[in-house]
Amino acid sequence: MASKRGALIVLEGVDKAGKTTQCQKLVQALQQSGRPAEMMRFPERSTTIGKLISSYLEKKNDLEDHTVHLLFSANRWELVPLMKKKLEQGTTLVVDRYAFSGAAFTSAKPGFCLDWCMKPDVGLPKPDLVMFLQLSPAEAALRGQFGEERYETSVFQKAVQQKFEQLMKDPSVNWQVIDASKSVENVHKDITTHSLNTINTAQTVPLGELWK
Ligand code: ADP
Ligand code: FDM
Repeated sequence: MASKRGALIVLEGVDKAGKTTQCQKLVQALQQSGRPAEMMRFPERSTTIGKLISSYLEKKNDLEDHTVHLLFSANRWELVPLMKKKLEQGTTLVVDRYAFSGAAFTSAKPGFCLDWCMKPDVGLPKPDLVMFLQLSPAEAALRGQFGEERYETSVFQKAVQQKFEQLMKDPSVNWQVIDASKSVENVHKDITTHSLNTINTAQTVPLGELWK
């Protein structure tokens, strides 16, 4: 009998919603309970494409908007063989941002439509669960100042939030909205409950293709 596959679990949300904190805690909790799990993040800044993206985000270079959008997508595609291998081996992947950030951030720029922005990511491994960490701009502001990177302004983040809301209307994706204003521990509990259910059900269904 083929071994059971791992689940593909994605955390999305605006800046400072707690994605990185919660990805780390979830991976740790899964590993401690004997379930193989690893964290991934997008952009993955260590690859050649990732380094270009990173220097763009750090405002060290400028890239044309369509071009950088396609680079973000290429950065996901280049990791697909590794993701599939790990999932097939039974490792659950907990991913900090994915194609939803890709579509939401670029389509928040003038002159881009959501449909065009989704296209390059059609057919990526489909997450078994996407948790959207919901946090109001006022609550996010209480978590500190924005950093120096590109996109880190409250006006742009509000536009991104609206694009995420459009993406969440798509019933082909298993979205769960998580109240990210709760304490770190309580958000973790909610996320763990959804994740354990997903890990169980993912074992019996093949990995899907996103937006197909
Ligand atoms: P993101 O990855 O979504 O940008 P982080 O996990 O980096 O968010 O968290 C942003 C900041 O908010 C960090 O300083 C972190 O310690 C803090 N933080 C994360 N979760 C919570 C929470 N539930 N309540 C209060 N502060 C939080
Ligand atoms: N971002 C992230 C995009 O614009 N497109 C994408 O496809 C992805 C994955 O890059 F501002 C943006 C979102 C955020 C930045 O920041 C990455 P973090 O702090 O590394 O998540």
